[in-house]
Amino acid sequence: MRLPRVLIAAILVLLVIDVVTSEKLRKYKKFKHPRKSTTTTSTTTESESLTLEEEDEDDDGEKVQTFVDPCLKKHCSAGRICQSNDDGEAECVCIETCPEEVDPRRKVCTNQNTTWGSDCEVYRMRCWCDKGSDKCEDDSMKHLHIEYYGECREMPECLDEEMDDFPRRMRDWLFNIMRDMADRDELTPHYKALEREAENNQTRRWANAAIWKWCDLDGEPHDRRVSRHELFPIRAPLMALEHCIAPFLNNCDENDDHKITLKEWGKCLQVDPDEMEDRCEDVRGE
Ligand SMILES: *[C@@H]1O[C@H](CO)[C@@H](O)[C@H](O)[C@H]1NC(C)=O
Ligand SMILES: *[C@@H]1O[C@H](CO)[C@@H](O)[C@H](O)[C@H]1NC(C)=O
Ligand SMILES: [Ca+2]
Ligand SMILES: [Ca+2]
Repeated sequence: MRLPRVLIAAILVLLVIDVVTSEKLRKYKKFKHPRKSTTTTSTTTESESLTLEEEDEDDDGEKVQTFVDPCLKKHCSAGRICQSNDDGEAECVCIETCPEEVDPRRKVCTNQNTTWGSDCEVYRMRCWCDKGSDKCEDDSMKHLHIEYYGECREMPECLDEEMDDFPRRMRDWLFNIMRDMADRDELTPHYKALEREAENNQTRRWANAAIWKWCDLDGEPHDRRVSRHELFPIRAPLMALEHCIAPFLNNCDENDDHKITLKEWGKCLQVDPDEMEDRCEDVRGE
């Protein structure tokens, strides 16, 4: 009974990674070109700039053609878009309208256990509160974030015996995702080599899967630490299926500094620490 659950979780996560990526593109279209998840950050920045340019022109219609759009190089976080201010400087402002969502699967549950129509609405509210806007409903919403996808519901408590078994299941699951991505040719040659090593050498199996996932999660900033925010791609989708994921991930951050180092990651997945060396692919343009 365990195996199908792991598979379902794996499939779901891959789907949601797709969804998250396409939401970043802010175009709410079906994801057409599955990509290596390790390369999505750079694509995001590019396409955001493109979107912004279009919106700028729609907004005021008096864009000066001879100037380079200052927003081209500006990266705004979720719920914000770039606009050039009166001095021609790029500025991140709260997004004005979120796409109308009819699909109930777009709903999200926040850390305040409140259901919102879409992730855009959550990030927009947080932006309003950050900026001290009148539209901010409550100051506590400065820290609003998405806990999981779907409407808020009652989460069963994670029992001790479930928690004890969780690192093993998580390792298994990570290895299965890695293998699956290798089969579909969605890993870079660097991570494909790690995968092959894991296939051929039992002792490297869990370590390599753990190293790969950790490297993959360490997005922006790429600082060899996985922040709470960077855990989002595994936490949010898994929450709905795996009620132990949140306490599990919280335990991973042993010294409670909100960052998970490779050591901490290996320890909470119960992988031999000697096997957990940093083998992340160096991303160009760091
Ligand atoms: C969160 O909200 C749901 C639905 O309103 C409710 O069933 C659940 O008990 C709440 N959870 C907590 C921790 O308050
Ligand atoms: C398998 O990995 C272990 C640990 O890294 C290493 O010591 C061993 O030599 C490897 N075995 C083979 C057959 O490559
Ligand atoms: Ca990081
Ligand atoms: Ca830590």
